[in-house]
Amino acid sequence: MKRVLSGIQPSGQLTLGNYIGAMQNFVRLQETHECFFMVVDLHAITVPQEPAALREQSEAVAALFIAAGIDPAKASVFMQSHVPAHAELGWLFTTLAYMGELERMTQFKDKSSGKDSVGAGLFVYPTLMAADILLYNADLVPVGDDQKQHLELTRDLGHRFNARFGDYFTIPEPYIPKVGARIMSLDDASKKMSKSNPNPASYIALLDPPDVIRKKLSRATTDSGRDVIYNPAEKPEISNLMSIYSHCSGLSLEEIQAKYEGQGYGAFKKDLAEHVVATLEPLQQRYREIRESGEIHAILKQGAERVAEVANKTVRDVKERMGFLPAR
Ligand code: AQP
Repeated sequence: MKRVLSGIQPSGQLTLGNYIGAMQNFVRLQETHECFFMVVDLHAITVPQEPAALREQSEAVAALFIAAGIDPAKASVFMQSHVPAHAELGWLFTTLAYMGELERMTQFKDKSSGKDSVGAGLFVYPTLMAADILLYNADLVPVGDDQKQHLELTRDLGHRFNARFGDYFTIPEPYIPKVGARIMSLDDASKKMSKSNPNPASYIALLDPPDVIRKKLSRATTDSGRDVIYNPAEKPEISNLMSIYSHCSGLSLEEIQAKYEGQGYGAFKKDLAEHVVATLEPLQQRYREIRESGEIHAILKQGAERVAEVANKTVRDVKERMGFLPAR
């Protein structure tokens, strides 16, 4: 069975972008693959996090995995920091990566631009991500379009290690959904919808109450004109709302276009809000039940124990190949 690995940062409230671009695929893949899904808290601290908020968001993301339909009997769900092998291999990989290739990462450029001081962790973020993936010799990595460049670097580091120390790592392939790989911001379709955007009106959080969802979508930016037409180059704002509509309703983009012909944006946005609310309501209900039961802690413990066996073996093998003196 092929292995799948992916993670989500507890760096804010999960958004509809994370759900469509990542979690929905996780749920599908667990049926056919051996899956490892983690909350990447070590990645989250590459930008400053308030400790109490980090703790709360970490538990919330783990509970949302389960609420979205990830079944801990089929997939391993765990916190990255509960498996120290991630940090250890991450360090080893910083010694394999070149400054120049890390400097080219667009996520680093975006997140560091305009900042006076930028943490070194943000710079080496991709080497930790490479460690996350290669630790489990994952074949497939389901990610949104935004993570494609990091995955390319993971592949390069895997090849580099294999060339220098002998064939060891499986070189992973990205698994990127065709539609929904990049859900854009509600206030500006040139930027991706992001949980760390300081403006909450720019995203739909998975835990937003129905009325908040309705309000955010009714105020979402639209293009000039009034036709509901899918054309990302000329009508980026409405095209983005149409992909969200398509995901939440199951209708194709052509069907949506035909349905709203001659009706303008108002009717479209109103129905869109109802489809998003109907998609998120059952997930929110399950989320509340999981948080109240406290069961998430046992799920995370079991997940970490299961994956640590694989991860620790990889670190042992890698250190041996790199020439570390084993402890006796
Ligand atoms: N807007 C998006 N559309 C489609 N997929 C998306 N993903 C994120 N945003 C979108 C996918 O969600 C997964 C988890 O992402 P992450 O938490 O590791 O970090 P990210 O990609 O940087 O996502 P955010 O929400 O923008 O987080 P912040 O704001 O903290 O940086 C990934 O598979 C990602 O592709």
